[in-house]
Parts: sequence; C-alpha cells; structure tokens
Amino acid sequence: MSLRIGIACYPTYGGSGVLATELGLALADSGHRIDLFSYARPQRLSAFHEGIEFHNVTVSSYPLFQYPPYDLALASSMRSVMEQGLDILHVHYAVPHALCAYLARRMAGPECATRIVTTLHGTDITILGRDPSYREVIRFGLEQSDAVISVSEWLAEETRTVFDYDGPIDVVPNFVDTERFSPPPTPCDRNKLAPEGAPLIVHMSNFRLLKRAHETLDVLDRIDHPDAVLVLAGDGPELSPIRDEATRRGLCDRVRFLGEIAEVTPILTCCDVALFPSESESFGLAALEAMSCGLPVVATRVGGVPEVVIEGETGYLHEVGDTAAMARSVQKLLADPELCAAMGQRAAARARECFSLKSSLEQHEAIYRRVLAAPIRHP
Ligand code: GMT
Repeated sequence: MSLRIGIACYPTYGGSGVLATELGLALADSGHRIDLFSYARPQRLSAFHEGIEFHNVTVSSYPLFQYPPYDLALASSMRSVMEQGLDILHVHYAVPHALCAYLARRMAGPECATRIVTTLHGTDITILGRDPSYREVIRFGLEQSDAVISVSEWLAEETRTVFDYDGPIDVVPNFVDTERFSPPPTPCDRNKLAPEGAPLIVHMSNFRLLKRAHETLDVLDRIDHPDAVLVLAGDGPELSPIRDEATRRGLCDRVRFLGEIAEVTPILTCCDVALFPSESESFGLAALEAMSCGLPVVATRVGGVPEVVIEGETGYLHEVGDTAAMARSVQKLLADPELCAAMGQRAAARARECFSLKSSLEQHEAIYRRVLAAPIRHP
C-alpha cells in the first residue's frame, strides 16, 4: 500500500539529514509519496526527484524577534500538509522536530490521523537530553510520538537512562546504499590526491569538536610513513584550527583539505584506511560509508561504533584520545596490504549484510504499518 509520508530533517551535512534524505529518496522510489520539510534543500536531494515534494520552510523576520521562530513556521507547514491527508510524519532529530510534529497534529484537530514517528540520532539525546533547558521538552516529544526509533542499541539504552524513559524504542541502524558506495570496477586515479605509491588515510566529518578531528594530524605525525597523505573531507568549526595545526606541525604538504563534497565514493575508494577519533558517536554513518567502499576503519570504542566496526575483523577500536594506539593500527594496516585488503573486503561484506538500504526500508515500512494499525495517540 502506498503511503503519504512527511519527513522533517536538518538539511546540513550531519548524519541525521543524510539518513533522512536517503530514506525519503528510497521510500519515493518504492512508490510512496514523500513531503520533505527543512529550512534548505538537503544536500543529497536533487532539484527534482519523482515522488518527493520539498517544503522549504521560511521564517519571516520581525523587529521583535531576536530568535526567529523556525519551530512555529515548521509546525505550520506540517499542519497544512497533514490536512491534505498525511499518513505518517517521520521526524529526524528530536529537537525541535518531534515537538513541531506534536504541535502540528494538535492544530490539525481531532480528525487528524497522522502518526508521528521520531528517530533519535545522537546528540539530540547525549547532549541536548542532558541540558536542563531541553530535557523535559524532549521527553514530552518522545511520549507523544507513536513510535520512537534509535539508530543503535547503545543510543536506545542511553535514551532510557537519560530520560528515565520506559516506552518502546525500535532500533533501526543507519544504512548505506551499497551499490552507490562500493569499490569501483577499475582502480581509481589516486594521483590527483597523492604522489605515486603514497598511502592515503581518510577522515570525513562535520568537524565539530566532538569529532576530535585534530587528532588525525597526530596520528599522521606518529606513523612511520613519511609519504602518507591525510585526506580531510567535510567542513565545520574545527577545520580552521586544524589547518593552523597542520602548518605548525609542518604537515601541510601531506594533508588534503577537500571541503564538503556531494559525492564521496570516488574519494573513499581511492583511500586505504578510514580514521574516526570521535569522543561520542551514536552510530558512525561516515564509518559505515567507508566500510561499504571497502576500507578498514580505525576508530574510537564509543557509543554505537562497536555495533558497526568489529574489532580485529573490519577494523580496530581504541580508547578516546589514544592517538598512539590509533597510529599503531593505521601503521599495521598500511604495512600489510594483504591484511588491509582482507579487512576492507570484510568491512564491505558487513555493510552489505547488516546495513543495507533494502533491509532498512523494510524495517521502516513495518514500523509505519504497525503504528497505522494501532489507535492514534490523541492527548
Ligand atoms: O554528529 C554528527 O555528525 C551529526 C549528527 C546528526 O544528528 O546529524 O549525527 C548523528 O547521527 C548520525 C546518523 O544517525 C550518526 O551516524 C552519528 O553517529 C550521530 N553523531 C553523534 O552521535 C555524534
């Protein structure tokens, strides 16, 4: 049965926006009608995709508004689509989207049968959930949702602890389109990134402080490979200090700053090892995308990462801040191309077997059908 499904997300390069957009595209391709709400076109949403209507939520400025109320504009936009007959409103990242969905449903009135599904992605729980300004309002958003989804077992447990929440939580891990994120049939042209034969280490993130991306320079500095090159893909507040640190350490010639790139597969498939020194990660979508492209991952043993990267099989996990150990693992992989290739192949196989788009789509559709069959939560 084809459904009309609303999706609300952040449009930025963060994992929640990427996931929400990829899910919307896949649902549209399987015949559902999608209304996507955000304050700008998400980076992975093309100008036209059959089955998707993009609702660009704009906020009027007014002299009294020090903080223009995006939440209200979003709720208003959601309400008008609900009144056209929206089956599901699936919001990604609790703040403010779960509350906007609740408000929209209240405004749409008692006849409104739209079910609200909220996916928790990470910092909405781990950081905002611990902030007294948001804790109770997030808990209320969870309680008013017809289904709550978490992207890892770890985040589900964290949600129960942080909010003392005992409602049901479905765990639906991040997914990757393993056909798009896959090693190319012919070896890629690495020479654009590094001199002939130089090993390539890649880090991809939104360069927020919690990614600890500056530690990738320390790892590069520690490994015994004077020609190894570090590829940094993405942008964010910490990138500029990292550039300065690369200069201070005399590493400029060995670091490539690529900025935000729409299509990362051609970059990932050129590289040898992916490196993620995050201090917190509810899942680690970037690690999964690298795995799907056939790269072993060296990362920190935090949050949901051990549910993604299997120690000694598809990569190596270390304590936060232990750059010496991370450097040893990178060194070990670069020194042994057979080990590196075998781990990369196992990583790609794990991405295909455990985190496929198809299986995620089926899990989401099952949740939608379940909440539609259950009585609606009307306060
Ligand atoms: O921290 C980010 O990179 C952004 C954040 C978001 O919500 O946009 O990402 C979170 O969601 C991703 C998709 O579910 C997860 O793969 C990331 O692990 C998670 N980030 C953190 O928990 C820090």
